[in-house]
Amino acid sequence: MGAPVERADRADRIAHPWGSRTPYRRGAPWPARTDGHLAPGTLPGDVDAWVPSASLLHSNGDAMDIAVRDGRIVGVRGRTGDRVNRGRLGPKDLFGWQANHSEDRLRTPLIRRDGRLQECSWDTALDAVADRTESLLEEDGPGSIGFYTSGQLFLEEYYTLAVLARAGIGTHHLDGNTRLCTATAAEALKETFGCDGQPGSYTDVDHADTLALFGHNMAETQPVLWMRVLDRLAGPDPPRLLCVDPRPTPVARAADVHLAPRTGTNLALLNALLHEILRHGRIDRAYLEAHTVGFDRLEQQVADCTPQWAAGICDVPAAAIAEAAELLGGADRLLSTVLQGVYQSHQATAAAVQVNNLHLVRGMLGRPGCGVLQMNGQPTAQNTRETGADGDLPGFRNWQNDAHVQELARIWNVTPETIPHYGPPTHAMQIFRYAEQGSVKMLWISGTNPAVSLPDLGRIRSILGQEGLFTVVQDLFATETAQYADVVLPAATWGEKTGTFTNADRTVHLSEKAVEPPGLARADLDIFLDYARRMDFRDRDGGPLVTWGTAQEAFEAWQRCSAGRPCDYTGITYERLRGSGGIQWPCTEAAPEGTERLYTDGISWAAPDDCETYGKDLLTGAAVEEEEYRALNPEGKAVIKAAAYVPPHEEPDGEFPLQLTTGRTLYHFHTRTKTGRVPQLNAAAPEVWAELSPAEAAAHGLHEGDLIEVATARGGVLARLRITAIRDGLVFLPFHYGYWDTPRGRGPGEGRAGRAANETTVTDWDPVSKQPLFKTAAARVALVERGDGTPAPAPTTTASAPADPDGIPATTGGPEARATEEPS
Ligand SMILES: Nc1nc2c(c(=O)[nH]1)N[C@H]1C(S)=C(S)[C@@H](COP(=O)(O)OP(=O)(O)OC[C@H]3O[C@@H](n4cnc5c(=O)[nH]c(N)nc54)[C@H](O)[C@@H]3O)O[C@H]1N2
Ligand SMILES: Nc1nc2c(c(=O)[nH]1)N[C@H]1C(S)=C(S)[C@@H](COP(=O)(O)OP(=O)(O)OC[C@H]3O[C@@H](n4cnc5c(=O)[nH]c(N)nc54)[C@H](O)[C@@H]3O)O[C@H]1N2
Ligand SMILES: [Mo]
Repeated sequence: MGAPVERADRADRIAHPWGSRTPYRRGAPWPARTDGHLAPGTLPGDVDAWVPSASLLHSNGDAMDIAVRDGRIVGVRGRTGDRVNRGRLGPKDLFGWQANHSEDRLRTPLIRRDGRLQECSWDTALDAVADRTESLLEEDGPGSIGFYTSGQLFLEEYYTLAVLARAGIGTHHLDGNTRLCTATAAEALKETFGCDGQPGSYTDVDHADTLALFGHNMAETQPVLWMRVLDRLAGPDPPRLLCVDPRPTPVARAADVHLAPRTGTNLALLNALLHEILRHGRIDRAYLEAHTVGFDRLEQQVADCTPQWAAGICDVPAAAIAEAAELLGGADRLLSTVLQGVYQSHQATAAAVQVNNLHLVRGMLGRPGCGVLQMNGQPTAQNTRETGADGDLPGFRNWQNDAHVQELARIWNVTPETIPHYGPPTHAMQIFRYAEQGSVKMLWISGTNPAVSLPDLGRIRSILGQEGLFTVVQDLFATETAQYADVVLPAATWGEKTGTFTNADRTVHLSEKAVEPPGLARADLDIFLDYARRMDFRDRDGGPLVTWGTAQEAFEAWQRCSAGRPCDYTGITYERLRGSGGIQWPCTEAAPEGTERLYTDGISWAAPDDCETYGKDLLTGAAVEEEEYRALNPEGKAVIKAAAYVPPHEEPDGEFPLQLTTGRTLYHFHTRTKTGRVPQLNAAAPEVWAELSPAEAAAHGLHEGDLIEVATARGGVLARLRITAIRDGLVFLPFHYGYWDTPRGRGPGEGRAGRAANETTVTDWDPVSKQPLFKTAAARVALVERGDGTPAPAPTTTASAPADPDGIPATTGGPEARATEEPS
């Protein structure tokens, strides 16, 4: 319809991150809108090719075409026909591709000689890695070798890594940074449904009459999904919105009910919400009877959890809790989402599981508009989980179930004993602990930057710097982590290699190679394959263990491994993905178009012989034994698990009187290796800041723009103060800012305050999912230098918006940030 209309007022997509509204009514399809951005001076007619892909800077899976001219990426355009984004793109998607062209991309392998990293050939680098592997295997065995990977590679790459690590080397120590990210999402789904796998679908936004977001700043972290919500909110019969978040996020501002609890009290709040829902009899008895076990335990557990009780713990008015319960209890079609405000907070799994319980109690699953999204964060975290590169076995198989291990051994043509399964695969924090203790002697880090992203960085730097640890770092850039490496492997990335990945609602996209990588950089898949060849891994008949040489062949091998499992990819091919608008797994002969929602017909994967886990105790993390599970859940229903609230381990005290939480801003991705190299994004949030409420700032005698130190028992961060509508008693730090663009390059210097939020965070994790706690700690703040009246360098369009905007200039991206937006 009509010619593309460029709305100059909205085309600055830094100042207007969500663009213009295309309202729609409940049950109607989400209207399309095509967003794009081309390098200045490039016209659509100049583009040689549009190469299909999807975004790689969050888990939403926004489909896009990469514009190529003269062998270079010159822009992107949303794919209008795709089920996920209907053509829309967020700011990071629109501008992020420019990072591929950075002058300081790694172009050759590096090896440490005489204490310095020096350029070398691929043969030299990979032979060094293979030689070290072989000598360690001989002297110390497979347990001396660990792999720490990512949520940002492609499915084909993880699967290859999982095969070579688990069956080639036979090590137990393979995990992803997904441990920091969605380990709790996976665990919460496993505890309730016996198996990982997202029940809901993004189309539930189209049908819901009530939305509940728990610790999820969707507006900033999945901006395109938020556009969908905004378009429903602007439509004729908007859903009601509940937000549970201690910060004044854009979600909180749009909410009908906003609860801003003390951090670490999610479980108390959820138990009170469930108490109210049960008290008012908002219970689907027929659903509970048919599809669940364990309801009586929940009833007992929440019997005394009144709103008044929770109000005292969460510091939220009891009336507001009752109001939220009314909203949830009155919903006819409820969609809930959960993310880091729960997963990285205290009692993570126990709290996330209560959101599942809410849906079971209300019988709200498997129907349009009735979904739970235990969200993902990273673009390909789902695949890390599916392929078993994350501390699980491939295909959501149960390491405690011998039949599952045997099946896997059959697929790989190895003996079952080859695949370590004497205990749960080692989680990331434990791999680093083993490295600290010296039993892990080689650590291969791919696609993650632990020297900025793991908690308690002083400790992490000392582990990475240990003499006895041989460290391999595979990345695009010479990151803070790469400074500690013995071998650095330059990787190709998005746009420079081919592979598939799966978003948070199980939608699979193919991302095709559009341009050549810089210098000698290679696709991660090719690096893993080359290593496997050098190691000459064999199957039980003496044939090669890794039988594939291309991404498509790796995908086909994965299809065979996924067959018959919940994440069944057998009906998805590269061919089909090429013409599609995204396909949701499971996709099989029986469901050739893919599967929009799981559990439409009862619970499918919780039976004792099928389930991925027999579960854990929600308080202690102790494993449930097979016999116990068989007795509890013989028919494979959903398991309703209850847990009592206990206070966080680290609470404010006289020395550290504030709560501290950390998180994200719209314009940056993690440790900024990409977004820090993109002019429009970096200008929008150029430097670290800290947030306090007006009352807290006044109590400390602090003003907007003052340089303060935020310190905990671990360490401190220097940051300019932004005064926002955050709850009193809480200080917030974004965790994006590390050291690669500071003079020292790798850290703050002994005993000094730094720039990375993780100088302050604690070595502690959820006992069930083993996900580290980045959201709860105790801290103090102190003035370091009075500001000169210049406001803090924090965005004004986001949760960091000033409480008093007077005199604080609004965030804009300048002329460079103009993007096109074509309402259709
Ligand atoms: N712009 C941007 N988008 C991203 C990313 C990024 O780096 N930048 N990263 C991607 C990844 S990997 C992830 S995992 C996701 C994360 O996405 P989100 O989980 O949405 O992001 P966070 O900012 O980590 O945390 C969300 C909210 O949790 C709140 N919170 C803190 N403590 C508590 C608590 O105890 N209880 C409750 N209820 N809330 C609390 C914070 O105030 C914060 O607003 O984002 C993805 N998308
Ligand atoms: N305090 C605090 N800490 C946190 C969090 C928090 O909320 N607060 N959130 C946690 C969460 S949820 C996450 S997901 C982690 C993220 O933590 P990290 O994974 O450490 O963060 P990234 O900056 O995304 O690091 C990814 C690295 O991979 C590289 N890379 C990108 N693409 C490719 C590729 O194709 N191949 C290869 N080989 N390398 C590539 C990038 O250059 C970058 O160095 O941080 C966690 N840490
Ligand atoms: Mo994440």
